[in-house]
Amino acid sequence: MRTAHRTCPLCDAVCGLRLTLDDAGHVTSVKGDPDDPFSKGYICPKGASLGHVDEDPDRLSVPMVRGEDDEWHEVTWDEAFEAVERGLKRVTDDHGRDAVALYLGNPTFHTMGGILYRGALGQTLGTRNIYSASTIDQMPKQVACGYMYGNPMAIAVPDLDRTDYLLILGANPVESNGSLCAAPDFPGRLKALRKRGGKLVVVDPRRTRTAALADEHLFVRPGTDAFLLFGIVHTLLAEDLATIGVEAEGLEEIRRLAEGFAPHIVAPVCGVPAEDIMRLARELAAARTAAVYSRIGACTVEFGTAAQWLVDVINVLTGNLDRPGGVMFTRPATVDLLRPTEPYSTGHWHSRVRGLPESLGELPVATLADEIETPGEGQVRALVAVAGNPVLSAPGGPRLERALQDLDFMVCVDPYLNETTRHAHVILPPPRILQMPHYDFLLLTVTVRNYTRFSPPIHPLEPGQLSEAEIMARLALIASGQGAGADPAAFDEMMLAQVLGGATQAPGSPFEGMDVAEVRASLEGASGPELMLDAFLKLGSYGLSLADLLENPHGIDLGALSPRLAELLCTASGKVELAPPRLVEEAARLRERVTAPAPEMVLIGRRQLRSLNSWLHNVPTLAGGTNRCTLQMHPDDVTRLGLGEQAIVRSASGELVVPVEPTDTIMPGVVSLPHGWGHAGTPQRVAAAQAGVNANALTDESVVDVPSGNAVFNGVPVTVSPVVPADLDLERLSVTSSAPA
Ligand SMILES: Nc1nc2c(c(=O)[nH]1)N[C@H]1C(S)=C(S)[C@@H](COP(=O)(O)OP(=O)(O)OC[C@H]3O[C@@H](n4cnc5c(=O)[nH]c(N)nc54)[C@H](O)[C@@H]3O)O[C@H]1N2
Ligand SMILES: Nc1nc2c(c(=O)[nH]1)N[C@H]1C(S)=C(S)[C@@H](COP(=O)(O)OP(=O)(O)OC[C@H]3O[C@@H](n4cnc5c(=O)[nH]c(N)nc54)[C@H](O)[C@@H]3O)O[C@H]1N2
Ligand code: SF4
Ligand SMILES: [Mo]
Repeated sequence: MRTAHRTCPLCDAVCGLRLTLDDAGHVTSVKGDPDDPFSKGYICPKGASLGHVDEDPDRLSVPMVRGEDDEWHEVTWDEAFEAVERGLKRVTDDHGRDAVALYLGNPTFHTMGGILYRGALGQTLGTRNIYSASTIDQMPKQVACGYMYGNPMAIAVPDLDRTDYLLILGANPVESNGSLCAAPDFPGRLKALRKRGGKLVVVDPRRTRTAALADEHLFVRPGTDAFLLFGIVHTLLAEDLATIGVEAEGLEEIRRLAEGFAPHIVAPVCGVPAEDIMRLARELAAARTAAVYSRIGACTVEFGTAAQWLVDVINVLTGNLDRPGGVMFTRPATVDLLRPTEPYSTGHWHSRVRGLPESLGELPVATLADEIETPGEGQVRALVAVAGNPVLSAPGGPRLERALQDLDFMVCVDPYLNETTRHAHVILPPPRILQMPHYDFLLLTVTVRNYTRFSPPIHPLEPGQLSEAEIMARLALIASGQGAGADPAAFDEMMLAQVLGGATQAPGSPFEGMDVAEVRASLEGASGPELMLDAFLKLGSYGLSLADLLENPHGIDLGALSPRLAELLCTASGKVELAPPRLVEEAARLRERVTAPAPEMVLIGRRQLRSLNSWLHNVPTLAGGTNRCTLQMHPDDVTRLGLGEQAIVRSASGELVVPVEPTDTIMPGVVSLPHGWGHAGTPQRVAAAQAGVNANALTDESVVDVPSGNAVFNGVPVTVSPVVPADLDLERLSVTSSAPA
């Protein structure tokens, strides 16, 4: 028996875990690490199942190649990379570099192999067709921050442990454990807020478990938060309640814009009574400190960027930006990823077919299928997909799945044969979770306290097995023309030389004026990613090193957040821009919508505590119970529409037969279906036994949030009708994500 400590890599909450392993190395128990100064022993059911996730017998352990016979064959790593080189070279030789697309899924933000090498892989591929989970998630937030602060990384988090008033819109952290706000034991922190006399208000079309914890819950019509937020802005300004504590431009412009969004005008649109909107504004202004926090439900919507902008406009107008108890910026232990390099702008290039703008070097996932299907110069003919399952997670998933089947070549870096990877020609599996070192470069830039923790691998790699970093480096070497056999360690050295070259030249850097080779020789770490982490820690604000983190296996508390807006602003004015021109245009589009008729029924999503997007459904300890793919619907709607146990849901892009779950926790006129289900044709045995349906068969990839190109998952117009026997024609209904390959 032995004990090991480790940060949970599954969601955004960065909980410290204490694992017990038997002599054979099997995990016998997973508990919260009571000595972690940040998570203090908290754990959720997913973290408690980490051993099962790690040891899932359906995970791939060796590279796979799909043969002419369509059967999967185990191959050696060298054979796999040779197949990748042949496949990619054929496409780039014949069609150029833009013919290869890259898709980077959500776990590339969590793993060291993902975060450290995703940029290098994109650069070496030299394609404009880079896509990631960002444009099906938080891009609206980043675009809003890009325009307001000149810095798309300047994402303020609610100062959860000190705030007196928290307004949450479109997030359910009691089940998601938070996002763009890393806070282990989010539920406990919300309870503590109320216990110290603070107030929690939740705005959501469902009475979620977070809403159940709150002082107040308000139903909002899906997709209309921007109207509600503008109503709050209107009240703050009309009643002279604003107290701006930072230097800001554009107040008069905001005042002018807000005139068109008086509470009595927006109330019929968003469904929140005008008196409640005015009261929220007055309460936010009167609170000693307050924070407005918003995620997926007000981000992956048609006016996502506008909503995210208005969230921070309110935080500024109430004097809460960058002050304790308000919303604040984290100071990470590593080289400061929040610091701006140049003022933000988008549209350095546009997508070929729909002309959607690039943002942060990527194009919207919502247009990937267009780029694959539409002939012409620059048509995508190959895909490199890392840690993503866009068939289940992208809007219009079944169409994208059909498009994938037309590609000349596809390679996936993924531990599973799933709905997406089964269309690949080569699958390169990363090691098991406990074989990988772990450091949350990105999540540790949005923690509600400054904090750091590193987890070395618990198990070594098998002889001949590749780390995820080595897989990524070898792909980058192939992309840069150095061949399938090139040494990944040389690639790491090149990346290190680049980092150190810059740092030795940078004025004020801890390495300024030093010799690159000398600094390189002083770095410590058991692998490329660890050496990079050591360098990044030494370049960070706290002067830490990897050795310090190894000496503190439970993590290091680096203190409460402190004001730092001035370091992060990168606007031309040097001030916060309350009314950037691009967002003023959004206000005009919003204004036009005030009188538009609302759809009778709309679809939204939801997350489930024991699920994680598309990939934890194969873990027996997490399956079953409430973790089911059902259509939640108000009982009055169920009765009115005469529905039985199942119903047909139709949207502009697809139709599904789904089990109906009547519940009065959802507002009438709204139905909710979780995403990540629809496990058709996967050899994952547990997941296949409880397949569910693909919610993204109903979402429409032709509709996006205009400034960011982000997908729209919430507020999708649908109709719901009873299942009559003639409808059960399985040929016609896409009851599964699509036909098997
Ligand atoms: N258990 C679990 N945890 C997860 C994940 C998971 O899949 N499962 N995924 C992780 C990921 S990738 C992310 S990005 C985060 C997301 O974290 P959250 O954003 O907290 O997650 P959701 O549960 O999707 O919460 C969105 C809420 O918005 C509501 N909503 C829908 N439409 C609207 C609307 O128009 N307006 C408003 N105001 N509300 C609306 C929904 O009812 C839902 O309660 O969670 C992370 N954590
Ligand atoms: N309708 C609807 N759709 C949504 C959402 C919604 O709320 N509603 N939410 C969106 C959001 S916020 C997100 S983030 C996306 C997620 O979209 P994706 O990132 O495309 O989907 P995931 O389900 O997270 O898939 C993760 C993949 O990574 C693999 N994986 C797991 N661990 C590792 C690892 O260590 N290394 C590698 N290489 N691979 C690994 C898994 O096997 C799986 O194939 O979904 C989006 N889709
Ligand atoms: S809340 Fe997230 S980080 Fe914490 S144990 Fe659960 S899955 Fe892991
Ligand atoms: Mo996400």
